Amino acid sequence: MNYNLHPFKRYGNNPILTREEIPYPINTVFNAAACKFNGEYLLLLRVEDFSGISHLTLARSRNGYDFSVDEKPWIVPSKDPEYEPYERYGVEDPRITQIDDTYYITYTAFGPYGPRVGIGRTRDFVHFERVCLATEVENKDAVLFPEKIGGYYVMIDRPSGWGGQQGSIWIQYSPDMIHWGRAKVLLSPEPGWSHAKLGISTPPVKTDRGWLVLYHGVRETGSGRLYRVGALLLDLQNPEKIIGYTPHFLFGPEETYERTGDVPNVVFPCGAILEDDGTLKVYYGAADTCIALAEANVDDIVELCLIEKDLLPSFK
Ligand code: BMA
Repeated sequence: MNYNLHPFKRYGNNPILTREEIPYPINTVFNAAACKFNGEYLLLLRVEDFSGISHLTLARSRNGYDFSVDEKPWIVPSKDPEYEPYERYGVEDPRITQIDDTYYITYTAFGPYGPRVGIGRTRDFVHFERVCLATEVENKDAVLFPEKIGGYYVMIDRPSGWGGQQGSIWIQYSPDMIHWGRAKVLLSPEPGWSHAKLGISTPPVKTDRGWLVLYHGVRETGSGRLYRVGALLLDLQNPEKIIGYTPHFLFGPEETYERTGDVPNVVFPCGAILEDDGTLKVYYGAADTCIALAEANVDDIVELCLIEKDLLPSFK
């Protein structure tokens, strides 16, 4: 068999954003959501300040490679008593999904009780309105599908598993974006590169052969955790059905900016943009310290999911 198991190419001028590009003093910038809006590329950056609390700031680009960062944070931990106890330690790891003319932002609300999934929305990237805290703790890494399926909004998330040790990816549904239920496990860690836990990385991208989702897998090693990226293909009508899967990682830390930083050996995508020519631009946090970009042809990833799915022991 002659296919490329690692289809992503890193952008030559990586990293695309470091803390030097943020117009106010901060510790690190990483794990950014991405979308296109009014002809511009937008990144919603996770910015960690010197107290260790994260907020979200917008960056804008005409070409998807060179970004300029807004002067001020956009989404900061809420002071609203409904949200304040749950966002006190920060808002983290956003993902953006466009549904009709509204851009929904899922994020990790982090507070004294642990992480939970927050959902907010905007139509103009000026006004931001919180919709709900969609889950209890311990839950994070949530993405929304860009359309209703069977009349319901659909979300994939990652509640922590038994004893807080293992993390499987789950799927659940809502009639109104507020009340969520009918939750089911979608994929659990397998022995090997992602044995410790999984989490969804990027919101589902619709292809003619299924919903393509990148996810991260974590391996515990003698010197800490290793975060790498795999892909899943879900049935268009029934996203609970995995129709493709890569049993190996597609992308992992190799470059110095991915290997060294506040948390070494981490690539953590939160944003993906599909271009008209089939290029998938994936924006990822590197070593919890900067933001980088890698690109692949979407069909190459889909092919890998379909060719290799039978290699997963629990898939049969
Ligand atoms: C995860 C999240 C991410 C982070 C990663 C590596 O649990 O907290 O925000 O990038 O760990 O530290």
